[in-house]
Amino acid sequence: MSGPIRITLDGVEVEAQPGDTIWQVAHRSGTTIPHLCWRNEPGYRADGNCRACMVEVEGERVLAASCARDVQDGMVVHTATDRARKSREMVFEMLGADMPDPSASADGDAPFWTWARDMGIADRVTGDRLPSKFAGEMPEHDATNPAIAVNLDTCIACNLCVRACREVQVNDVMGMADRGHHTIPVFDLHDPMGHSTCVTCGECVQACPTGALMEKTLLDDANRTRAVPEQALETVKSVCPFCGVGCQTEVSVADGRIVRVDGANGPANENRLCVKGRFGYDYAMSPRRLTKPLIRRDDAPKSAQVDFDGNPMEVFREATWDEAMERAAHGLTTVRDTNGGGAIAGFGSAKGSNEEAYLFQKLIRAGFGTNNVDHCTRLCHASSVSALLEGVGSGAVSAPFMDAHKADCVIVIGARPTVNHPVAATYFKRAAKRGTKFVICDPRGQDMMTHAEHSLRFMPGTDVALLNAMLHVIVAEKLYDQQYIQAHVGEFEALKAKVADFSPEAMADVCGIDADTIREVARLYATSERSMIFWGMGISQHVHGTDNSRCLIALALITGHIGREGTGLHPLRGQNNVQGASDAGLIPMSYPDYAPVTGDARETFEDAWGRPLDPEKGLTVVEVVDAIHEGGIRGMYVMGENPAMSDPDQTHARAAFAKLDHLVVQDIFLTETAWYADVILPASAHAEKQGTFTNTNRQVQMGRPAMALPGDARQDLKIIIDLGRRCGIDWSYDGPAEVFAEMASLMPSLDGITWHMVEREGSVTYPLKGDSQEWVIFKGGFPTPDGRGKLVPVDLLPPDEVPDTDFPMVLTTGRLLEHWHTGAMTRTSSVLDRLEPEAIAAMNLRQIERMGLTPGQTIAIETRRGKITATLRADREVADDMVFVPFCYREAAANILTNPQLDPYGKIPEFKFCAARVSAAGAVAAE
Ligand SMILES: Nc1nc2c(c(=O)[nH]1)N[C@H]1C(S)=C(S)[C@@H](COP(=O)(O)OP(=O)(O)OC[C@H]3O[C@@H](n4cnc5c(=O)[nH]c(N)nc54)[C@H](O)[C@@H]3O)O[C@H]1N2
Ligand SMILES: Nc1nc2c(c(=O)[nH]1)N[C@H]1C(S)=C(S)[C@@H](COP(=O)(O)OP(=O)(O)OC[C@H]3O[C@@H](n4cnc5c(=O)[nH]c(N)nc54)[C@H](O)[C@@H]3O)O[C@H]1N2
Ligand SMILES: [Mo]
Repeated sequence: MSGPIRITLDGVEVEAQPGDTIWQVAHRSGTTIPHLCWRNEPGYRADGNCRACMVEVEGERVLAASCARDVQDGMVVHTATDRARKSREMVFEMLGADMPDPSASADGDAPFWTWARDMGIADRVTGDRLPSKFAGEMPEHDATNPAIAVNLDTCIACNLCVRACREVQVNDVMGMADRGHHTIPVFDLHDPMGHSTCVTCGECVQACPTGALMEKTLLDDANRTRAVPEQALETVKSVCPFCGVGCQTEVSVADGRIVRVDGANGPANENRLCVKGRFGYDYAMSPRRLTKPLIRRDDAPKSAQVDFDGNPMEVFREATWDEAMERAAHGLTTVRDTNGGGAIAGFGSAKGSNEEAYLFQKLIRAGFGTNNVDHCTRLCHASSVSALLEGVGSGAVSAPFMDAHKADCVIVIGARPTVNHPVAATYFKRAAKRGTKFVICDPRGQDMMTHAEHSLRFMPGTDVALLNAMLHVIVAEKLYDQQYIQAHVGEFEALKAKVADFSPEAMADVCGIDADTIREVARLYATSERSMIFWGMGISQHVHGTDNSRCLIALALITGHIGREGTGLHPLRGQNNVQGASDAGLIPMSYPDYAPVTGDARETFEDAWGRPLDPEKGLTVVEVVDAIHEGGIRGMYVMGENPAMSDPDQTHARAAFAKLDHLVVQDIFLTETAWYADVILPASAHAEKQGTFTNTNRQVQMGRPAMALPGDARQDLKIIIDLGRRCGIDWSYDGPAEVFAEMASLMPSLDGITWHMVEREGSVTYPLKGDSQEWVIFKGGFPTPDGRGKLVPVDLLPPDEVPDTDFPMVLTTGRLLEHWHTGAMTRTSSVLDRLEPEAIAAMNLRQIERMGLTPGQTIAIETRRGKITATLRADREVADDMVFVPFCYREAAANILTNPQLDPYGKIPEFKFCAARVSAAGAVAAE
């Protein structure tokens, strides 16, 4: 039956939709029926096992579980009869009998006790009228997970945690074990939580109605009873500071400190979070935060080696804000006035807000008259963006990642979502369960492969071979969409001619995937009604990164898999605000909204900013480092980036920073980069500031302050404004709202979007068309000069440095779930650092044995640029002849090893491939 139906609820006729449950209809009508095993949040299935929500349905002999019972037209429901009420009370009483008293239980403020109080039966529930099922054999207390305590004496076996783990996050770690009264949730095969495969997303904690699974931060030292009462908490709605997914959060604060972060119902997370978002917040409260401005001592040479275990106070001294700002500004203006604005460069931040990013680039452009302003996007999706601007006229994603479930086929290539975009991965895994066919292309194995129709573990660096072969099949078998091409795509012949040479048979040996599989995958992608492509650093961080992306764009364009629901191109953006920082103009070749600095837009911005602007493109991140060595760049302002760790060929990069006449670093920690600074400005962490942040889906969201700044630290925005003034710009912004208004007035992408709208809605997707937020773009063509998508044929290009006899292995670098980039933030987070405390390098066991090594031993990894040592980890996901090193450990910095060779278009270095050798540490490496 379709269309609304009517039921009678407690004597009143109400409207309902087919498929609604009694609980939902009652809730909408203002009656919230007690519930324990049911969670009124997206993704949770009603199970009806706890019987706390029983109601009476006229004409039925037994009571019904309102959470699991669908309404029917004409149904007459009574929620408050004596019989229903008594039944519910009995359920609470029986469950309560098995639990310790609320004052002695893990969470006396848990929903279970709140309900008991609301129902007026708290005394009866805590009474000892009924015997406890655990008499004499209490389940063991488990505190092995660094963030979560397990106190199963309060478990009511409602299995909500298991549904949270298996169905909502699709992590498949938890299950229910044992029978009858003794049923309890277990991790893997009865492992202690901290020793299981649990990824500590904490979804189970958020779901648990009794506190059996609980954040340790809210418990006493023994992790047994609640120490911070719910009433003592203040909550703030904000967004997560880590990745580009942009999960909305509800941050709970007690005594000025964050003690809990829950997922809020944002469009990109629907209450879900990952380990970093939920438990990684304490970096902001670390005693290692910078709290006072620092100035380099006159007798501390810049070339002094950074000594992390050394005492920074031997190199720096504390200063007042006035002295530090004067020194910072004087150093930069002296370089400008002596050597010209082109001798200055600024690295802005994709961790800061849109307003900060906008003002930062304005300061560099208007204050110093140079376009030498860039940020970590250069090391990230720069190549994807250059291909997208060329191919479809916009670097933004064409559709949000949540749309994966609308697609019939999804290709994920060179991205590792369960590690790097874990909440986006929950959408992918759920889509796969509902029937979307996933194709995962990655030289390393990964978790998504267990959910995939095809897993292509091909040879690293051979994406063009694989993708051109797919294009070949689509062309040869005429699986392309001629109509779509005619309407929306430019010249096709050159691509056809190019891919003619790339038959799957010819490419099989190059990429290591057999011809039949390539054909099958090409057909699946092309012939599915709706197909989508997601990609990441495995595509972009190569000298042929732009070519790799061009192939993906060609796949979407010739099959017409773009501009419709369930189709599209989505480079998964990395930093929480890298989309926003790029949009705001933190890039050397363009003003806000990608207006080229070499074009007409200059006049518009000169008018708006009242300053003459540089007509030439500026230098990119790696070019800046080279220019310092050559003497062209002499002064730098670095905010919220750690290039001494994140740039390739670190030794070369650090030598450059040591050479600068003047370096100003604005950060929240004394980073490796800050060690080279003349002036260090202590800034605001995400949890201390207000501002807008744009996620990978083009959703502009509001971050709000939850804590005060530590010590004398200042707001980033305030510091940029102050520096601007001292460098001679007459700035008088009174806060982020005013900056947002100016930015929006200059950026067509933000047309119709105001600060207050973002404040009110929490999230606004651009572009706005009238009142509607365009989640899917390119519906009627592309913002290219001729309105058509452009196909760019590409050739095979090998990685810049291939293995040889001296360096026979492939070094690939990347990330771990628990750590963020250079470790600045996550290694100061107690939970995250306890989960991954030690510098590792990973190889597969076959390889390890072949080389006569043992997991757990120290190994040396060496390339033409340097050598590091780390603990060897066995990881079957790493390919043969390959070693994987994450770049978060300063004591084993991966970027000492990496190759700085650049992609010619995106100017991105080849972080994903160089030649290396591995040996037992201490052994002399073969010459
Ligand atoms: N936990 C955590 N999450 C993060 C970050 C973090 O530091 N830590 N950083 C954030 C940022 S800024 C970014 S950009 C994203 C990055 O997120 P991802 O794009 O997922 O980044 P990586 O894990 O570096 O690389 C992705 C995959 O590329 C594969 N790969 C390596 N070589 C090749 C190749 O030649 N071809 C193909 N097709 N694949 C290859 C690797 O095996 C890896 O699985 O993550 C964001 N999220
Ligand atoms: N080998 C290798 N190298 C890589 C990559 C790789 O895959 N392999 N990936 C590259 C990629 S994709 C990226 S995006 C880059 C990332 O490179 P970076 O952006 O340099 O790395 P982060 O560690 O994220 O640096 C962020 C800095 O901002 C500071 N910070 C955090 N919040 C705030 C704030 O609110 N205000 C201020 N002022 N500071 C703040 C942190 O303390 C930290 O120092 O690394 C790149 N480097
Ligand atoms: Mo990134």
